[in-house]
Amino acid sequence: MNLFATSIFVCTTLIFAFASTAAAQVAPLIANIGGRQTANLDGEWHTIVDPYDVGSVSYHAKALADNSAFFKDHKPVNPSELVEYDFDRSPTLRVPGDWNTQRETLLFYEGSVWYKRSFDYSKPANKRLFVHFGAANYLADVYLNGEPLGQHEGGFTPFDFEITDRVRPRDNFLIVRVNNRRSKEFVPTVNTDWWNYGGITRPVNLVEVPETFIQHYFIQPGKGSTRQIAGWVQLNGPRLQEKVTVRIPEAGVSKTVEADARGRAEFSFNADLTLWSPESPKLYDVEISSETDKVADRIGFRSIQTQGTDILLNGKPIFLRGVSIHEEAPMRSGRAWSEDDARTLLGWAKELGCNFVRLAHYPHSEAMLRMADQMGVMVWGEVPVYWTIEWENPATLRNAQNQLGEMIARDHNRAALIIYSVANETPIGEARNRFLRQLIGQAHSSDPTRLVSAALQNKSSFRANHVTMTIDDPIGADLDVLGNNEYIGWYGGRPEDADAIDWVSNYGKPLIMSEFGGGAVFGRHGDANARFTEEYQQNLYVHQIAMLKRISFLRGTTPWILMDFRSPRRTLPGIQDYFNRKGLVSPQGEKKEAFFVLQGFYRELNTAH
Ligand code: GCB
Repeated sequence: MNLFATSIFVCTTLIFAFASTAAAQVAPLIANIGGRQTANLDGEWHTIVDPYDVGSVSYHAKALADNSAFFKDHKPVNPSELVEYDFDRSPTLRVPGDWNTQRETLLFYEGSVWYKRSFDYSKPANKRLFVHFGAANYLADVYLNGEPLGQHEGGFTPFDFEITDRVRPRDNFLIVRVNNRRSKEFVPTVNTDWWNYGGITRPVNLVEVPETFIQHYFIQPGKGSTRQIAGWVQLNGPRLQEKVTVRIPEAGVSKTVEADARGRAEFSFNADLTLWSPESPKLYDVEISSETDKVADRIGFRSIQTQGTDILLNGKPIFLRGVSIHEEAPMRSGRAWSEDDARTLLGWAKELGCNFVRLAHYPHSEAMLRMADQMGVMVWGEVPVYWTIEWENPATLRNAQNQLGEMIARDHNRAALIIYSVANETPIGEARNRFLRQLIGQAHSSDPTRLVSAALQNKSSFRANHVTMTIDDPIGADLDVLGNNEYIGWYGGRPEDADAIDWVSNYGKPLIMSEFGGGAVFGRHGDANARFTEEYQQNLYVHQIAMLKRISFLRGTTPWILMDFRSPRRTLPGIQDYFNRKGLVSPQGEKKEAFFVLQGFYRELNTAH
């Protein structure tokens, strides 16, 4: 992470070119910030909106390193000195939070915003200190006390920088340039159907740890097992060969192993645990300690596997009664991030009868995953490999791999998380297949205990009045669970067309219908033929559900989508007004008619399974 010198700040184009090659993280990503000693830096930060990047690039496109560079936070030493920026007299924005919904003039803004926050910190001599960001969209260049710490690429995953040798007892100033300008080599690329919320969108913390500390750990049942718990602990620091203990006091478990020369301690033990499930989301207090550090977590234990076309939770076949969710804040709009947001969204999903949610189309906040653990809702986690990205670009692949790695590292101890999804509606082709196979392989090898999927798109063939949809994307062979998006009755044909459609698959694997749906404005009523009425959407769900019931290998559904969400692609005045209206509830939580149709289906399924 400390690779990045000031020379990288040359010009916008170069910044982007560099960004895509800089994906690999060198600083250790610290897991479970909530279980550590932290000082929270959330609140109002002074901000400078910088559409032309004058804070980092000169008029001749040279990187700024003198006092005109905003990260220096230079103050004029006498009245004649020209300094054309001033954080302390600039307005503030709330962190965490997107900038778009905090200031009217920033609603459509895509570019750089500089953030500044001052703090004091008395660090004990034998401790290390990190600054940790839950997420910033999309590029974040971070500076402390006028010096660069590094850059992070990717809008939805955590990152941190060590500041042990740079922090001082008083008057530290942390400056972050966040840039959300889209670029074709990025992940996601320039084209998405969601709002490009910019900003420091998740909490910022200072994390204090001992010199040798527990950086990371993985504690989950071994693949397909419910009794054998296996995993590893990774230490970081000068004394790596320490003894490491994993304790689950309530289950009477205490296992001590020794870390090797790389600081890695692997363990395995049998335990008699009450298993986690949506009906009984049991979490245990787990304590991970080394000779110098201790971290507390709450972890659930369950097994997840497939058998033919079945998905087995704790050895029993289940149907995933789900819904797709964007990380869009309920009741207020903007990027969701808090525990309250998570509770509201997952609460609506539970009311619908869900035991599963698809967190589309990028990693949602850690708060959401932890709330799903507590509330008993299984999760599909996804990386923003969406529609078209640069399949042939090795830097784009490294970036996608990095984002997938950061998501897995953050979430792999959450019982709720059962499926990693590596892509959404990507066009079939050799380069794309190669790209996705790398991600699928990575997910399988970094976490063999979970299932891997992707939202694919089917092909159809006509026989007289009958349509057969065939799931034959070659990537299906590499996945554990097939995902498929279809919009019968919305982007093509009529809702009734679903009555004559059959589904076949070339793979004997479980299928999740990962998207279907149509738009409706809450309170807009009319004929079932009239677009954007609740009746149209309701009718579409009725015909969809009848079709879905006929798919013998269907094991889950995550219709599109729980709540209306902002999208720049949705311009229809008076109806869309820059919102995708396929929600089952409005942004204010008002339930549309289709909500109750789906709820009825899920009640039926719940009694059947
Ligand atoms: C899709 C995409 C999703 C869109 C949705 C729509 O297939 O996966 O991101 O928002 O369709 O509403 O068109």
